[in-house]
Amino acid sequence: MSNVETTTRDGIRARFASALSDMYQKEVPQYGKLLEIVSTINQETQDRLGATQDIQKRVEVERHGAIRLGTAQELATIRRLFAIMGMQPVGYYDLTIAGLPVHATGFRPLTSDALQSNPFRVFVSLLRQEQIRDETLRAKAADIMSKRNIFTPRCLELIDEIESCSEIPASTAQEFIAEALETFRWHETTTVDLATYKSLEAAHPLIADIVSFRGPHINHLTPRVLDIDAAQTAMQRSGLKTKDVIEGPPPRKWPILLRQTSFLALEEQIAFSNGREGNGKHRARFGEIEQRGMALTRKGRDLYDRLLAISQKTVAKPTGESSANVQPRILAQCFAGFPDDLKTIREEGLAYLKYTVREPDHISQPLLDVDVLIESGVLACEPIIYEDFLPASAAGIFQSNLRGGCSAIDKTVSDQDTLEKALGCAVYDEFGLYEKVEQESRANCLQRLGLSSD
Ligand code: OOG
Ligand code: NI
Repeated sequence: MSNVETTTRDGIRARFASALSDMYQKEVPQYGKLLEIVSTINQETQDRLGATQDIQKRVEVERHGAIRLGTAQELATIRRLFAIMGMQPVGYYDLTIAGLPVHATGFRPLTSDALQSNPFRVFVSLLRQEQIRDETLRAKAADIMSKRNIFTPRCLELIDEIESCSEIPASTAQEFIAEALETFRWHETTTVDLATYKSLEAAHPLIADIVSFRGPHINHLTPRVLDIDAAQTAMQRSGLKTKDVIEGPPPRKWPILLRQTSFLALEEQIAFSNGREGNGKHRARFGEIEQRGMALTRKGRDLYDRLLAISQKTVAKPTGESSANVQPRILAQCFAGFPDDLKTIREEGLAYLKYTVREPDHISQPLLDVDVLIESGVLACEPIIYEDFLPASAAGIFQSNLRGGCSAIDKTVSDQDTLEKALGCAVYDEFGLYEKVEQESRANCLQRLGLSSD
């Protein structure tokens, strides 16, 4: 084995993300246009703010995507597929609260090093089949999905093979990437006939999208942008039809969590019954951009959720003005309650921060108090970037891309257990991951200063 060229999970992820981006660019040319806009804005913003090389390198390739799966079996295999690329399920997102018959997790790398190497993530939703109210239709949907295999036979073999490797040969990895890509490809034909498609769509458009096709086409890829307000304007100027408002918090000096906007899903030609019944139309695929800010602690997140809920209630009151005008103003007013300077954010414990040693020599006496070390300039801190998703924003993105009115679904209790059983493992708690990065950075600093933290 010694002469065989091998590769790493980080390397496979980077190459897979790049191959997927190339494929999606060919499938949806507007996505290519979006990449150009984002790249220009990022360049301008970096020039203006003087971004570090680390940020430049990361942002250039940073993307997330999304797929929607139908069965527990599909989710269990997708977990194994993503594990090969060093991606693990983080967080639980219940979307039934927003009237959508799915729940979800985000697959992503876990450590700072892996994220810096390539931060590719995928939002994976799973259909909650019990949300198909009509029993006959529910049984039919289950039957249709039990007959499909969203992975190529060779992909399944390669997953088995790579799982048992201590080192992954580069040639095996290359073949795996090509086979895995097939699961994410768009199909212009459905496996179901028009009548079935219509009944699934009547139950919920998302159900038709999940059940009708041979595979869970990637429905968007999202590049990260450093100034989303500038990018939204540039998108509109270039003729892309965007959502009215940007999801998430308002613009801030110290950005928090995630702000997202998208261009609306395309109406695409499809043919039913494996191509025998032509002239259908389907909406699933769109383009999205996002700006990432700092990861909030539970305390910070509670404050965020509270302020967002107040702003949503206020926006919902009719004023006669369009939401594109009202929403940003109300959002900004409500979020005046969220401190926007790093000192207060740190003192109130609202966000996770990474500590570094700035002036080791400034230390005059052994002080263990990080606050004092920050005040005296010995330590510096910077925000830890939020690497996950937001359920309310995800719901907004889903809804803006679904055609027509949807029949109501049950606002059931969230069901993390069922999702985890389907996955075959627990999802990682995102707060725990950020906390670990913060604590390690503090411990490193204290050690460098010769101050033990215990
Ligand atoms: C996923 C929508 C959620 C995000 O960025 O929050 C999402 C979907 O439409 O399948 O991608
Ligand atoms: Ni997205």
